Amino acid sequence: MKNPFNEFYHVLSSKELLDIAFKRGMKSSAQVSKNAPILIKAKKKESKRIKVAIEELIKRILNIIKMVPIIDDLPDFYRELASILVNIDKLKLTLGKLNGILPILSQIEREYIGKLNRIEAPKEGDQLRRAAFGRISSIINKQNSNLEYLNKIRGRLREIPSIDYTMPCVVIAGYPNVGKSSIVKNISTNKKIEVKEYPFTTKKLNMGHLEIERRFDKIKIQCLDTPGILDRPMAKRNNIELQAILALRLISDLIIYVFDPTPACGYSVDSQLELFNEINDSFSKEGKIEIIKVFNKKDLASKAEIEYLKNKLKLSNGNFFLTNALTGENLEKIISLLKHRYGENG
Ligand SMILES: Nc1nc2c(ncn2[C@@H]2O[C@H](COP(=O)(O)OP(=O)(O)OP(=O)(O)O)[C@@H](O)[C@H]2O)c(=O)[nH]1
Ligand SMILES: [Mg+2]
Repeated sequence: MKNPFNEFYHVLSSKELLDIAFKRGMKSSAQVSKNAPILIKAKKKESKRIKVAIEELIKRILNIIKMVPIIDDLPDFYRELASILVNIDKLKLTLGKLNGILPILSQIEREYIGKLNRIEAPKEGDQLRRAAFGRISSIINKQNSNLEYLNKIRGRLREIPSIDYTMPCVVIAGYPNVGKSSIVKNISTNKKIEVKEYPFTTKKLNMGHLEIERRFDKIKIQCLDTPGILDRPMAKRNNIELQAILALRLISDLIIYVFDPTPACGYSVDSQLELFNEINDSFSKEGKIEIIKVFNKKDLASKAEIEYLKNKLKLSNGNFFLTNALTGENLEKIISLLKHRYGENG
């Protein structure tokens, strides 16, 4: 599934729209017999110019309206992020205003074609066409701020990363330097990690894929490494950032929380525990998201360090993974959990 905003293309300014429409209008040629009187030729020529220009504008404005996704109909994750990024009521109003000028344009067309039918000298035809283009320009120019607004929100909406919500998505969380990226790299079948933007955060998302063969098909588990997102206490986030982060709950039902039981990552185990509790509270509130615990840097961690963490989390031996992301030791256990969860028997 593609990002619903992929087909929200650049929106032209009113000037660009008018240039295109008038150019097409002026290039058009009316079907009129060579022997027809000049007056008839003038009527037909100018009527055609107005008609073509207006048709072009209506077509282009309808296309703009059609390519803007209907936010209310989007899947949860996109809808939630889009409504943080964009004022949905303002968007609806803007589209309504654009839509509102379509009958006015048609009305101008009828009006001027009627007038052209009644002219008595060829030069009146040219004057009327100029007058019609003037009216059209003023109507379209009044929409320029609406067109600019659409372009502005287009930029924002396209920051939403395309995440295939038909496939499972596992989110990797934990303090910086604990080994999140190393784990994602190691468990991904596809070694090419995709980098995506995430709105309101400065860093990028890294997405790995773990392919799982099932009896009749293959599925890809998306592994989302979230530097800068789930690696800091939530209290330090502003409200909007927080909402954007919490939107991740809508695409994932499993979080892998990575601990570094040693001081190597530069953050104390207690702060790592605090963040774990915060994520646990805010993400598994509705009980739909499971968090699995990984103690990484097995090679560096002492027995006492592991015990300390285990006790703090009240874990027994089977309830966490002790891994070395550099050698891949025990990562196969995580892969097998994922296979079991999302594969044939999952
Ligand atoms: N000794 C040892 N080093 C590890 C292990 N896992 C990761 N490292 C090292 O720890 C450092 C941080 O690893 P990353 O995978 O970049 O950690 P990260 O959590 O993605 O860090 P950020 O992207 O900054 O949040 C790197 O130098 C890794 O080589 C491990 O199991 N053992
Ligand atoms: Mg990383």
